[in-house]
Amino acid sequence: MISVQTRFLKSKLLSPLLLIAIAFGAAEVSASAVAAADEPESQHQHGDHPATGKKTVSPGPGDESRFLMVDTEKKLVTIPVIATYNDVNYGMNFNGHHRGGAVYTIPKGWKVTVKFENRSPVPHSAVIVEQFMTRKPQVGEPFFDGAGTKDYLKGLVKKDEFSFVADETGKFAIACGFPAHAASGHWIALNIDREADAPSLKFNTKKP
Ligand SMILES: [Cu+2]
Repeated sequence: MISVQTRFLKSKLLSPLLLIAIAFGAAEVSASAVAAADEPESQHQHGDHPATGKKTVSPGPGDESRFLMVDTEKKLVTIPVIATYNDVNYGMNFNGHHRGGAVYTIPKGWKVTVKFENRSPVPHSAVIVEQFMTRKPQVGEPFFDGAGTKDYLKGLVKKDEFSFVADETGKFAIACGFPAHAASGHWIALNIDREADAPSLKFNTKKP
């Protein structure tokens, strides 16, 4: 009985690691093509590995309006979510932040549109889940209907967007759905708050 259970556990843990290894292997091949499309060759610097992003400084206080667009009349927020914004956390970041280092607060009942972009050849995705799910190897289904990028487990789409109505309060995360990435810190926080007057974004609320 015990040995069967152990084997089951091993196979559960092994597969995400294997997938990551495969992903990094594939990244080597397509990296140069993506980098070329991104910017002129002359701007390339030695050591800028496109798989983990560039040494761009992560956004901080003062940059909020670039990462949270608010339409108060329509009660609509638009959130650009860029995977591998820079090389922070081996590229497993959204907008240069990871492990809840950026915190969005959305009033209950507002509509949220996430505009996802993956700047790395490594697979990434975005899915809205309850925050505790980020500790698991698989983050599971989107908490709100349709609140995830296409094939979020595979993370192969480079650009996608989705919308949902924030009709339940709680502590959520914009998490990467690629196996084991969220557990490695590839998530930022999204709180849905009954008391909040307006949407807000705070950076660097936690130490990395
Ligand atoms: Cu990821």
